[in-house]
Amino acid sequence: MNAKHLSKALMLAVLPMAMASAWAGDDRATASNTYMQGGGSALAGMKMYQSSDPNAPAMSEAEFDQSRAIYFDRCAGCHGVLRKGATGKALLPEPMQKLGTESLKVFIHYGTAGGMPGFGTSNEMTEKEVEMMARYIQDPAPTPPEWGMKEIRASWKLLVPPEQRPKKQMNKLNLSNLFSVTLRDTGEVALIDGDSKKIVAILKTGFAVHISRISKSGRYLYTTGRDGLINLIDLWMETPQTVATIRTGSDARSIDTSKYKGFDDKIAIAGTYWPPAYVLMDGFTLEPKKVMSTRGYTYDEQEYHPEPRVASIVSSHIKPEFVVNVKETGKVLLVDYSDLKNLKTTEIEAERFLHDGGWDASKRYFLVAANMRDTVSVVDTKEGKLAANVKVGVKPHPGRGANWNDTKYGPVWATGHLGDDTIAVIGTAPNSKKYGKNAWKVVRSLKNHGNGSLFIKTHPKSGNLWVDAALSPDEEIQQSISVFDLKNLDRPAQVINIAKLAGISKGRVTHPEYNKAGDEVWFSVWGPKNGESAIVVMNDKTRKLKAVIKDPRLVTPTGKFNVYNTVHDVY
Ligand code: DHE
Repeated sequence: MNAKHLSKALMLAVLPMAMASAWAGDDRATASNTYMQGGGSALAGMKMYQSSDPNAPAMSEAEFDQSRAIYFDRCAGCHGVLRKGATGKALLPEPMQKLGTESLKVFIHYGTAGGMPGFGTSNEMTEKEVEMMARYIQDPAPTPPEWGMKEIRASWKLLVPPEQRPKKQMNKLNLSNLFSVTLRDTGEVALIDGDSKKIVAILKTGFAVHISRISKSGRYLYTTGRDGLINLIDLWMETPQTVATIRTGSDARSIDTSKYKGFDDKIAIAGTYWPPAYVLMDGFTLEPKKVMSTRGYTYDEQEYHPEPRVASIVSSHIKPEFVVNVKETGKVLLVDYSDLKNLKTTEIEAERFLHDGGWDASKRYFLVAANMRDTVSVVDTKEGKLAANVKVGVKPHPGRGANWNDTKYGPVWATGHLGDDTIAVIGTAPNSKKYGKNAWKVVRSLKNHGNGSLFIKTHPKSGNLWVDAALSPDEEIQQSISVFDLKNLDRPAQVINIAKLAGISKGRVTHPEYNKAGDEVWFSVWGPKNGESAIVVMNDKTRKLKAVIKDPRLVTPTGKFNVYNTVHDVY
C-alpha cells in the first residue's frame, strides 16, 4: 500500500499510541529532534552482524545494508545504536512486530506528535525507503563491531614525534587569540587569526568534526570527528599541522586535556558514543593508555543499559580529574588521572540523558544539562557529589553556558533551551552569605527571541549576554540573536539579524564566541554545504558589525573555539 494513501482510520488508531508512549512534554519543538539526528554517524558505512528474527518480515541483504545506512544517518542519534531509546523511544523487535509494517510506515512517513519528524512528508525518505525501514526495525538491531585497545592502538599514527617538533613557537601568530572553527560538512577545521581575521590554515580532521579543545599550555589543539578520529595539532609549527591521530571508537563527540597543575598537556581523554567508553591517552602523542567502558546500570531504576554514551567531558582546574558525563545511565564520573594504573573514579548519580555543560565562575561546580529531563544537574567537584538537580525549561542546551555577577542575585550561570524560548538563570554561590539562598534555584527566566536555542555566551569583561535560536523553524528567528544588557535584565533583549549583516539569506546563526580581550563576539552563519557561509564579528560594546569573514573555504562553519577562552574556561 502506498504510504501517502494509508487510511485515515489506521492513522487514528496508531497516532494515539505514539503520543502515549512519547516522552513527557509532547509539544517539544520538532527542530530540536531534527538536531538530535545531527551529522549522521560514521557507523552508516560499517559492516555489521545481523541476526534475523523469524517473526520479522524478510529483508534481502541489499535491503538490510541500505536500511542500516539510513538508520545510522537518520535514526541512531535519537533511538540509539542498539535501539534502546534515548531522545526517541525504544524500537525493540517485539513491540515493533506487534505494531506491524503498516503502522510503522505511518510513524515514519508522518512523524509523531512527540516530535519525530515525518521522513516521508519531508521527502527525506522515499516511499520505498519508508516501507523498508518499517520492516528493518522489526528485526533485532545489528551490532556494530567493538573497538578495543587492539584496534585503538592499531589506528594510532604518530606523524611527528615530540623530539622532531619545534622547541619554540615558529610562527608569529598571537596564539592566545587564535580561533579553531569547525567546518562541519568538509571534515575540517579552519584556524583563524583573531587579530587580523585571516585564515591561517585549513586542516583535515575527522568526519563532521564536533569540538576543538586546547591543552593547558595553549600549544596543542585537539579535535574529535563524529567518526572518533582525533587530531592533535601543534600550533607552534610554522604553519600549524597535525602531529598525531588516533581512532578511539567509531562514533564520538568529546575530547579534553589535563589542566591540573603539574599535569599541563600531559593527558588527553576522548569519549565515545560507540562503543560506549572513554580512552585516556598521552597528551603529547595520543598514545592510548587505557580504555574504560561506560556500560552498566542506570542510576535510577538500576536497569542494565548496553549503550550509555559519553557526552561532555571537562577537565578540572582544582584536581587531577576529568568530569565524564554518561548520557543514558545519568551518571557523572570524576576520573582521577594521577595514577592510570590504579584508576580511581567517583561515580555520581545525577540525572539521565546528560548532554552538554560548563563550569560556574569559581570552577568548583559543573552544571550539565539532562536535556530530556528538563534538568540541569550540578556537580560539586570539590566534594565529589551532586549538589542539586535544578528543574529548568524544556530541553536545556547551554553549550558551556554563561556566567556573570547578577546585580540582584550575585554569581549566576545561565542556559537557553531547545524546546522553549526561555533562558534559565541559576544562582551558583551556595557559600555566599549574601547570595547563598539563591544557589541552585532559577532566579530569573529571560525571554529569548524564539525557541531552538543552542548556545549562549558572555565574558567577564562584557556587560552583554548573547543568545542564539539557531534551531527555530522560523528563518528570521534562526538568523537572529538576542543580546541582553546584564545590568538591566528587566528590559527586553535587542534582536539583531546577524545573517543579514553578512548579506546571507539562507543559514542559521549559531555559537557566539568571544575573542580573548572580551570586546568582540564571533557568530557562525551556518549556510548550506553548497551555499554561502560566513563568520560575523560583532563589537561587543556598540553591538555593531565589526567584520565579516567570508571565504569559499569556509564551508558550514559551526563551533568556534578561542584558544585563551577554551584553555581557561572563560564563558
Ligand atoms: Fe553537539 C557540544 C553532542 C549535534 C555543535 N555536542 C556537544 C557535546 C556533546 C554533543 C556531547 C559536548 C562536548 C563536550 O563538551 O565535551 N551534538 C551532540 C549530539 O549528540 C548531537 C545532538 C547529534 C549528533 O549526531 O552529533 C549534536 N552539535 C550538533 C549539531 O548539529 C551542531 C549544532 C553543529 C555541528 O557542528 O555538528 C553541534 N556541539 C556543537 C558545538 C559544541 C557541541 C559547537 C561545543 C559547544 C561549546 O561551546 O563547547
